[in-house]
Amino acid sequence: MDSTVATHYRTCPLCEATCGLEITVRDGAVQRIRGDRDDVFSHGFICPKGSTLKQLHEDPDRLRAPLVRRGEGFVEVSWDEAFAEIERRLMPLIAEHGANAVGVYLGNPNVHNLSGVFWIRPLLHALQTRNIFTASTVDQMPRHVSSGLMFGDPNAFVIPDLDRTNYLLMLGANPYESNGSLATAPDWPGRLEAIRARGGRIVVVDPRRTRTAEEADEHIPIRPGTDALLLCALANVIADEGLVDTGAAGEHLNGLDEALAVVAPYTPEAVEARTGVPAATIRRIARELAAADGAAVYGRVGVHTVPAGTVASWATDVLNTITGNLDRPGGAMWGHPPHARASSPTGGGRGYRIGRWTSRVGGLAEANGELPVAALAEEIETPGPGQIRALVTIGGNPVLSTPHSDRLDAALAGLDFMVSVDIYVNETTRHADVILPAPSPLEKSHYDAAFYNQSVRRVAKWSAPVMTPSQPSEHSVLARLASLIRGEGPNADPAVIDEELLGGILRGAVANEFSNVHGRDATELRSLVRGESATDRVVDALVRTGPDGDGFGDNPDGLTLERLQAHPHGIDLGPLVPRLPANLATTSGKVELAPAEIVDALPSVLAAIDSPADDQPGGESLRLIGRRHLRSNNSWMHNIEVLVKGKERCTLLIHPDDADARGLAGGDIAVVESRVGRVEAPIEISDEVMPGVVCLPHGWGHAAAGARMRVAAQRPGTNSNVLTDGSVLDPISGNATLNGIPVTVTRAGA
Ligand SMILES: Nc1nc2c(c(=O)[nH]1)N[C@H]1C(S)=C(S)[C@@H](COP(=O)(O)OP(=O)(O)OC[C@H]3O[C@@H](n4cnc5c(=O)[nH]c(N)nc54)[C@H](O)[C@@H]3O)O[C@H]1N2
Ligand SMILES: Nc1nc2c(c(=O)[nH]1)N[C@H]1C(S)=C(S)[C@@H](COP(=O)(O)OP(=O)(O)OC[C@H]3O[C@@H](n4cnc5c(=O)[nH]c(N)nc54)[C@H](O)[C@@H]3O)O[C@H]1N2
Ligand code: SF4
Ligand SMILES: [Mo]
Repeated sequence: MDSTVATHYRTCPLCEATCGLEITVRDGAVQRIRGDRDDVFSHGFICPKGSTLKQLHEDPDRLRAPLVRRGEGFVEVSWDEAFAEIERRLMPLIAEHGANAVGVYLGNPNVHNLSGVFWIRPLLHALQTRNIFTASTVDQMPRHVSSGLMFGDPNAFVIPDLDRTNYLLMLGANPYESNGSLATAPDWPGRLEAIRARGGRIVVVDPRRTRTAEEADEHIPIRPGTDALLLCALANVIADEGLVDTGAAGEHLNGLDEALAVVAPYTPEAVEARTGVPAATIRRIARELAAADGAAVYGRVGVHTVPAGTVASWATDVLNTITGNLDRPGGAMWGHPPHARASSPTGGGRGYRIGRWTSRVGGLAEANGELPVAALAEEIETPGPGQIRALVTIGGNPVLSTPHSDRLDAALAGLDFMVSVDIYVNETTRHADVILPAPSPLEKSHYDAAFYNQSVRRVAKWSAPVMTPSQPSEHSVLARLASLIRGEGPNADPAVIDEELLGGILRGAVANEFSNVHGRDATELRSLVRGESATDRVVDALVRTGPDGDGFGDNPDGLTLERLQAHPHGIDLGPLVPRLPANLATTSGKVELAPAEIVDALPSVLAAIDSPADDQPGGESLRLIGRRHLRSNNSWMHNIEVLVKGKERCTLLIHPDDADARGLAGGDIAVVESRVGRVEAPIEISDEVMPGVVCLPHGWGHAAAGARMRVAAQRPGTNSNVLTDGSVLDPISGNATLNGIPVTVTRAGA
């Protein structure tokens, strides 16, 4: 029998690292997935998850047809029936109760695929609701807010120039397991090892001695939630010892003196007890940072998902600035994606604002056009005008991933209508009335529209679908949903929205006086756009009008979709280059080092950080933190046998001293209680965690009735977010507190 074998190259969409995969397909089935050695960015690096796209594609529990709730269970229906059901149930709710009666929750995978990045916008535009919630407020909202206020653009994240830096101060990040975040780099471990190999130094600040900490030159344990104090004290020492040097960025700064004045009270001695970091260590690290030839300060989930998250994110970039490392090779730089919108070479823009509206029940401020997801449950539960009665979830599992999640679980059960776009019936989507399945990642083309923005090298790569889609594309599903909401009925042609989206991109480019197509005719450009699918045409339009683009003829050697297609291993566009001031979108055209929204709130935010003396002996004296494991991906890769097999991973890590004090032994079942909830988990005694700290991973808890993930259900683990307290937020960004939760731990049955 003849057999056909084809090799495909594509980017792994599972995490932010964007590794290149080499996928062999034999007779229509994936035979093997390994790292693509010729990928210009990852050079063959891959983690255990990348090769499981085959198992994900073949998972019998992955949904292939729409489901509609009938009585107690779901039945498979046609696409037409599914959309007819949405029309029948959702439209009367909107007509009667208004736009805000529909809530939206958008999860993490949306930023990992083109449908999510571009096609959710028309849906939100159609819905007109203010009740928009996303995984950003259980993650990086502090970074958006500080970047927005300092640089004018909430996505203008400063990233460590990993491949050239000689000193990396890393707080609350564990890239050996996570493969990095808000700093896209395949093979973070290799790049970290290279820093040390060239004589550089890595210092990791973390309450737990993680793999990343083990591999660093120095590990500094810190009391959870206190990094903002440490960072302010570091800035204070640099100012106090006359070490401030803003380098080439100096001429683009506003508010330097004010920023330094704000940190003045936070001396190393003043923060020592609360952070648990000796004053002498703080002084030494500050001097090392100031002296290093190219240093970067980088914080991630551990420092952002705490009440002082925005202050910490701000202080990170203040430190990068006052050590002369902002926008400097080897320091902390900005990405520049190949699809970036052209901006004025002299900088300046419309600025960034937060708090333009507030949530109905809690009065919580908007940021980035969304509300804190910690408030979703109360918005569903609380009657009155504007109450959320219907929910749309897209690629999210808030029942496992957001705080006080059993409250949200109960709230979802009380909705009048819920529609989910997802690939599984899981803890969240089991509450839906209609589930619209998205195809498998192997059935989509790919271009990393989100992550090239924060990539440590300038790279462009497009990948074709590996398998012929057996169900409608996710963007067509989102477009059809948007048309339905717009009142065009359940059977509108999704291509209308596709064309509107593309037309909007082209019209925006020709109207932009700095663009390479300024003044051209958008209709003419439309006739020149290439691409088989609507997502590909969007990529073509964006890269051609981007900084490296061909400008539709202007620069014949420039980027186009066709050129990307001719380079299946990607195109390397080189290392990061200094961007100031063109990338600044503040109204002043300067870096705002002392935005009022942050510096005015800073004293009270930092005063709210407790000290060990506040802990009651034998009371809620332990602090819960989370962890990630290499073979896991938030809440949703637990249905892949090869990833979850082996030793139980959802364990409570506790220091031997704390275990002794409570009479706990390894393997015992612990009862962990917080202000809002109680869970049980097996105990793992480990001096990896500092005394006073316990650690439980998130994303587990797969025992819910009605979910359809058979492998996950065999190793359910426990949901750590039953313990996290939705009422304690970062007051500036609205981000949830997921680390440093006060808990008590006892032995089950004791
Ligand atoms: N305690 C604690 N909680 C945390 C964290 C923590 O560190 N500690 N981390 C937080 C962080 S950083 C994040 S990002 C959030 C994540 O929170 P969520 O985004 O809510 O959760 P995920 O587990 O990423 O859920 C992804 C969902 O998308 C579905 N899915 C997968 N691929 C696709 C696709 O291609 N299309 C569609 N439509 N659906 C798809 C999956 O089936 C799953 O239901 O969790 C947060 N929660
Ligand atoms: N394997 C795997 N990879 C992933 C994911 C996954 O679930 N699994 N999720 C992806 C997502 S959505 C994201 S956002 C990224 C996250 O990427 P990272 O931020 O690197 O993720 P974590 O491993 O959660 O690292 C957070 C670290 O903060 C520490 N920490 C907790 N509290 C504090 C504190 O108060 N101060 C300090 N200094 N440290 C603290 C924890 O001990 C932990 O080591 O990972 C992505 N990659
Ligand atoms: S590190 Fe991330 S992008 Fe790379 S193979 Fe693993 S999951 Fe995929
Ligand atoms: Mo995340």
